[in-house]
Amino acid sequence: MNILTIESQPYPDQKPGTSGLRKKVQVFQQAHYLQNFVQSIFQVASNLKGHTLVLGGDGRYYNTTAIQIILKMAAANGISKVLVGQDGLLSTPAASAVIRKYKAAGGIVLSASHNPGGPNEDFGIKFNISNGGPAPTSFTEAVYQLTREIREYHITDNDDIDLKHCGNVEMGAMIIEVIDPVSDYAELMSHLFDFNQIQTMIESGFRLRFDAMHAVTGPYARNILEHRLGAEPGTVMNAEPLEDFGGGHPDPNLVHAHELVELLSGISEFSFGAASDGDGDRNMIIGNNFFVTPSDSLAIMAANAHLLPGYKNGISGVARSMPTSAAVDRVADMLGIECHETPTGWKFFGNLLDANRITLCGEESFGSGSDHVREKDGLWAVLFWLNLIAIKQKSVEQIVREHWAKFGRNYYSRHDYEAIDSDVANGIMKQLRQQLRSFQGQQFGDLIIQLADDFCYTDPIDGSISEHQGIRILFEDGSRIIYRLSGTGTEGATLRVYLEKYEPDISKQDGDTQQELATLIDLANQFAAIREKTGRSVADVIT
Ligand code: VG1
Ligand code: CO
Repeated sequence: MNILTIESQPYPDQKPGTSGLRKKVQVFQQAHYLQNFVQSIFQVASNLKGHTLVLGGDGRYYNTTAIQIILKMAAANGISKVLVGQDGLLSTPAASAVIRKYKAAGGIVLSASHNPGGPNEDFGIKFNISNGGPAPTSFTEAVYQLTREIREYHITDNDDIDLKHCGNVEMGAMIIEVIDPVSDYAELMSHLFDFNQIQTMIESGFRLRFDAMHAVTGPYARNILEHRLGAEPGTVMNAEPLEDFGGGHPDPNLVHAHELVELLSGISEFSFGAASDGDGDRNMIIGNNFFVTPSDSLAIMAANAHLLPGYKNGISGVARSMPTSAAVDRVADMLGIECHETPTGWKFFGNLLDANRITLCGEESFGSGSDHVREKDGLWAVLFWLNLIAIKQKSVEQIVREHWAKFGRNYYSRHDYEAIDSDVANGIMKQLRQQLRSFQGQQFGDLIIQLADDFCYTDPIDGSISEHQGIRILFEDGSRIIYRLSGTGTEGATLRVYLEKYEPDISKQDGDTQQELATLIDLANQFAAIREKTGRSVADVIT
């Protein structure tokens, strides 16, 4: 093995977003592009030298090419061992679990999550630290600074290794262990949930479907749902991971997982449907003709966690990203536990989880998780719901309605305006910021603005401050309008508008979400002049 030092030129656009660096595949295929970013990671994560790195991805186009490059760079940079998923696969939560279990110094996950894959679509790379969670902003910022001045990187001249078979291979002084990507994760799940109880429910005729959307969760869901829990073969739909996800968006929502939604519609033979995204950290839960919003899902989990084996001692606290509905706040209030509001992105939950301040956390964007790993976890949420249904012996709809009856309902929706011109999007945010002061106290019909601000978060553990995390317009009755720009897109900008209204009256909890939110939707448009500025009269994706 020879270590080569290759000359390179910096690229100006390697600033990580909400979750790692995401770009079109062609951008990553530029000379030394991936290598520059990886070398910068290895330099910032100096603790990797002489220690173990975990490596895997969601199986999208360019995954295995990138893995072979990273392995040779790891060997050249003095990393002593790499645990890499067989066929290059590791879901995001499984990577987190493996980092923690084997006390690795960090991990690299190759994914652009729910973004489409293929030669003309997206690729991504993110670094997780030794707690198993996404690197904090201080780390990603240091990596970005290095990418702006990088002049060379290190790589060995080894041949590609065989990723098809599990086992050990040597690359110079470095050991590469190709591991089964599923087994450690599946074992962890079996300790958190009562698999026997779920199996008994399935054996008694409870039928479900899980849509893996041709992404990474296929092998995980087959192993757990079909092999361990006895669900019939075919329970996992679209179970083969494909480089282009079969041409679809591996994004588990009512729009992109419509095949699953149709199976659960009308008079259905199924009682439960679920889906996950490209890298397996998101989840969607549906019952027969019934959709559970991710914000409600988090609140229901918090209210019931003590019933499940992994959480039988209760939960220490909860956290939600700022745009996520306040449904979970009401549960925390009743339980008398801490409730934190963090900026969007899982990296903000890490410190709270490490300090045992929270046990559960979640985001409106179909993400929930607990202290079992440091990432959101799609299949974990599915198993949580299955275990809860087995305990309560009630339908998904009954469980949600009973929750609303007790805590009230937070009508909630997100309106996305995708791929709009970046200058236009920045202009909208700028103008909103300038108006903040004048919003205070204004009245629109019954709605009075209590507070309007640009969300700023101070981490209670390390004191770090994150500014400009979204415009919040909060009304006196608990209604909210939030605006922020996406940090995961690869084309133009995406404006996200989050809308929420609280309804404690049980006789009014059966309304249509978009109708219930109509006044707020109008106001949101009016405040930001979305129609005038983008030329669009409705959002592109409504979830
Ligand atoms: C989106 C979601 C955010 C999530 C992030 C990564 O970010 O809103 O809640 O943490 O995706 O999820 P943004 O900046 O586009 O709004 V995943 O499953 O794509 O890693
Ligand atoms: Co994801």
